[in-house]
Amino acid sequence: MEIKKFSDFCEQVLPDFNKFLDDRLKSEIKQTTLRDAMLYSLDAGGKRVRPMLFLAVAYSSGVRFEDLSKYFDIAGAIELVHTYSLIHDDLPEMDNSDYRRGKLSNHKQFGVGPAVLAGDGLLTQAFYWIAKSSLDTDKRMAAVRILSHNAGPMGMVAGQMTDITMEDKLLSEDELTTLHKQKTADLITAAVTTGAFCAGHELSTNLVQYANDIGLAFQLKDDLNDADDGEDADKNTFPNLIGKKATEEKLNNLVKDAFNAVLKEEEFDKNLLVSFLDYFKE
Ligand code: GRG
Repeated sequence: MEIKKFSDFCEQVLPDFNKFLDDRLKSEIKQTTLRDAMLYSLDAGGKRVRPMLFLAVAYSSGVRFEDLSKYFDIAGAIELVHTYSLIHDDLPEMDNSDYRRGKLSNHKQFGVGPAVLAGDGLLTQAFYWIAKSSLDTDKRMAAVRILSHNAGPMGMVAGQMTDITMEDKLLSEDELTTLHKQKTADLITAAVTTGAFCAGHELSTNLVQYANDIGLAFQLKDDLNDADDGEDADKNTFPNLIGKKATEEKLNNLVKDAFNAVLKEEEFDKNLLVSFLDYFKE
């Protein structure tokens, strides 16, 4: 395995992957307002954590670097689903955010109707990309199954529903963990597990454990960052429920557990996934 650091991996893959996303949507979407609104959020400076994790797992499972572009449709589908979720999350009837990644949110730029449709378009296009991928049928089916299971009403959509309907209630630690697991961790878990499936690597409980741990850790880090910025004071977050220090401890424990889990993974190069854990130290 030549590339050992997650940041180096991203640096080498991202230019081609970003071009792929742009070219593909530009060639497929003919309705210009829809295309502009979809591309606006897809190109708004997201970190691409989920597709890079998917590709890193495929690479760590033995896919050659020069073959990674065959996996771009599925990596892209994961990013399309993530982008749709952010557009819809920002809507006035959801989190009501005017800004995302330092730019106007999609509905502030294009209006609520177009933003809803841009999200709808990204979500459905994701499954078109998976169906059109050149990977074997069983791999494409696994990608559809895992992504729809984790991003839909059994995962992310359920978490979002709890979030918007329980806003005024104080959640218990268990309820909050379930909410975060569904809303944030399930899509990250999907990126990791789909990467293993698509690369023909047998999925183990260790890799699932790693994925779940980093998924929850991702939300805790985001909550801690927001707490530092003085945001989310009245929301159901771990820093509000158990305090900042206990949240930091919980985050550190999740990162340690993820590290121990991935080290147990057999016939798999661990370097990239261990190196990804640096994300939580920044
Ligand atoms: C609308 C069905 C539906 C779901 C929305 C993703 C989501 C569910 C809500 C976002 C709430 C939020 C900010 C959660 C914290 C963790 C998170 C998902 C952060 C954003 O992901 P990043 O940091 O974003 O990967 P970038 O901008 O880099 O793509």
